[in-house]
Amino acid sequence: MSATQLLTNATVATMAPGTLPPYGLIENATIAIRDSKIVFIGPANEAPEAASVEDCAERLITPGLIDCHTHLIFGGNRANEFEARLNGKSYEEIARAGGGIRSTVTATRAASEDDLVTSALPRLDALIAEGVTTIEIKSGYGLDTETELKMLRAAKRLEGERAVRVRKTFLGAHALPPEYDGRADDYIDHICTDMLPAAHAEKLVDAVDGFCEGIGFTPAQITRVFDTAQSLGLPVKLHAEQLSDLGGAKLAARYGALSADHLEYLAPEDVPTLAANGTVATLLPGAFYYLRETKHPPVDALRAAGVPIAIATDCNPGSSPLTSLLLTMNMACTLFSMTPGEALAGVTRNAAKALDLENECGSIEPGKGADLAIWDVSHPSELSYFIGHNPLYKRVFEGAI
Ligand code: DI6
Ligand code: FE
Repeated sequence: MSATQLLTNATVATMAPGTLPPYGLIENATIAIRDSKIVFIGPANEAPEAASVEDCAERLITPGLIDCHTHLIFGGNRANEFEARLNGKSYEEIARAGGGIRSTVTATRAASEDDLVTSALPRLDALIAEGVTTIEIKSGYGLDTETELKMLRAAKRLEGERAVRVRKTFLGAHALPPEYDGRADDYIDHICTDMLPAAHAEKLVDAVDGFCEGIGFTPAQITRVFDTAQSLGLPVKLHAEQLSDLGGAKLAARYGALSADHLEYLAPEDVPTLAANGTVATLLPGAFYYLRETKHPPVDALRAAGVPIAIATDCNPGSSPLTSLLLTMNMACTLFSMTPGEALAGVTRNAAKALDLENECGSIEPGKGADLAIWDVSHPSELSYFIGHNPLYKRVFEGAI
């Protein structure tokens, strides 16, 4: 058994469930860590004996941050399309003309697994520098078995390169690859019979995602992918209602999806289906901002129905080249009228739930993993308040500072 460590003299935002109003704040708190787990939180005079003590000097401790929706691994970048959009082309026009996701597919197919790891590391480091301890990474820029597996292997390797937990999501149904033009149903067959089973056989898949959209796949096509996921015992999630309302979120919820993501065009009448199935609503204010979307996700209806709301960077080369989860929290407040407490819950407790990790991380409670962020701030609202300022003091991953 490894020695117990203490973090003393801290203000702790536990973010534990049932501790609303927000934060679950405890002043003058001590946290004890043993075997990479939190074993105690409370007053110093009740803490267990310890081999090492870190005095936090009244700093704030939160759970380590969780970025629960990213496309962190990709080849190239799309600065040229950013420029084209500012010269009058729309995101959908560019996608339909063979740019967009497809141009990243070409670059990702051409990259080696090493290239993908090397180019993702600076983005991962930017997130880690702001206290991220868990990140979800999707495939979806390969769209053939070889490249989808290459992306997922690269994602897995990042866990060895940095002190971070990685969840890998298979997103074969992200876009139609050029070799299947006009044959979307055949591509879905290929996903269901070859790609997804191959990725699963190599233990590269924690969850299965899709893009349900006019420029993506229909609800009927997504249903086939979800049926295959279910037959393999894999949980699902879905990019739904980002640019239009095809009813993807309620389809996902009926499959017990971990999350439905984006949701700008979600009809308020579909919100109860998310609530009833325990599906997290993952909002992505970076993509909303970057595409200059004007339709807001139905935050009031989600809140009223008690749907847990997560927020994430959606880090990707097309619609959200964003590597700051703190800025994402600020955007959730300024663009979506979420409160700073909801924003912090969105990158801790609710993000953990969106990854099926709520028993391991996302709140500070005895028994949870010791993934923590120590901040040079005195109140958690400051994490959403600043723009472009990073007050991280230290990060703790699995008990190691
Ligand atoms: N929705 C998004 O915002 C990203 N993927 C998706 O399904 C965008 C991906 C890209 O433009 O490269
Ligand atoms: Fe996405």
